[in-house]
Amino acid sequence: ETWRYAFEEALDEVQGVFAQQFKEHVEANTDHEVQLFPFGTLGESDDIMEQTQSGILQFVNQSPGFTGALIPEAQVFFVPYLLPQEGEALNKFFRESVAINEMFPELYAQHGLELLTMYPEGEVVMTTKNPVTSPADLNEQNIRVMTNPLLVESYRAFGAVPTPLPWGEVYGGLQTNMIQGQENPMFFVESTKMYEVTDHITFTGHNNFTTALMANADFFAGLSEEDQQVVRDAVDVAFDYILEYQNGLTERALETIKEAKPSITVTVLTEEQRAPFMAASADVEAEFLRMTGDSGQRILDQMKADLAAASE
Ligand code: 6CS
Repeated sequence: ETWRYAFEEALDEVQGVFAQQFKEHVEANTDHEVQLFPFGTLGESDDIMEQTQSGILQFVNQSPGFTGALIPEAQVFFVPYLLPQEGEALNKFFRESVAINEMFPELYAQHGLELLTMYPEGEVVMTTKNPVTSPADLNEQNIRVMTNPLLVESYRAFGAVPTPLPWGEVYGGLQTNMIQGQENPMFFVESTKMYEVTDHITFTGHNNFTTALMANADFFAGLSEEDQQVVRDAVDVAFDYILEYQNGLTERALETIKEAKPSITVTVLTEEQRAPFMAASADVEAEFLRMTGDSGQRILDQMKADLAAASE
């Protein structure tokens, strides 16, 4: 059998490296073939999700940045300053989180999806045409965000004009000045050449980029127990690999960008400069609870407990 697996990035980007590890492990341990579809081969993130829900694809890697429009609770990953940016505690959180490993799978299952894992892709930075050290600097700036209502709320709370767009429109939107900034992890800023169309990089510390691998639930339920186990093992192998792979990735990408564009400015906000962004995050958390009610409250409480346990 051929299993079709789509993701939102190129083969040599984080989701692509993860996918290749998964494919290798499955093909080494079964007779199945895994056919990989990188970004752009089957459409945007929303398209590959639809194709997976309808069973045309068996696997999809989609970030909560897009899934949040379908599963409101998945927007919890956009409460600013909830997750640590990078590091051991963050990795431990992804490994051991009850919210991720037990609660989210039930919510995804309601949408025909078997949630296989969530993993981090790196600290999120803003890249903008104008320097940003305070919310006032974002005033009247159109900042592109993924199509996720809570991320829109975050950037509104940060003082910007949030502009939700699918990924394929971002480079052109910056080039034509329809938007004046965007956020993403550093490896992606480098690989997609965001630095060509923005001039300032700001480490605001407000998030890590979380992503998720899912299977079509009916497809997964129909697999033999052995095949299900191979899939789960392949996910574990790829998960370990991708955490290791990301060691130093942000720093290396930053060096590459500085070489390619010496005029780029890189600003790490001080505690003081962060404070107004952090203050805005309380409103975003309240908005998350308004959107998701009791179910969101349970997820948020569990996330906080999981994060506390991971940082012990
Ligand atoms: O910003 C985005 O839309 C994209 N960012 C990353 C890091 N991966 C895929 C996603 O589509």
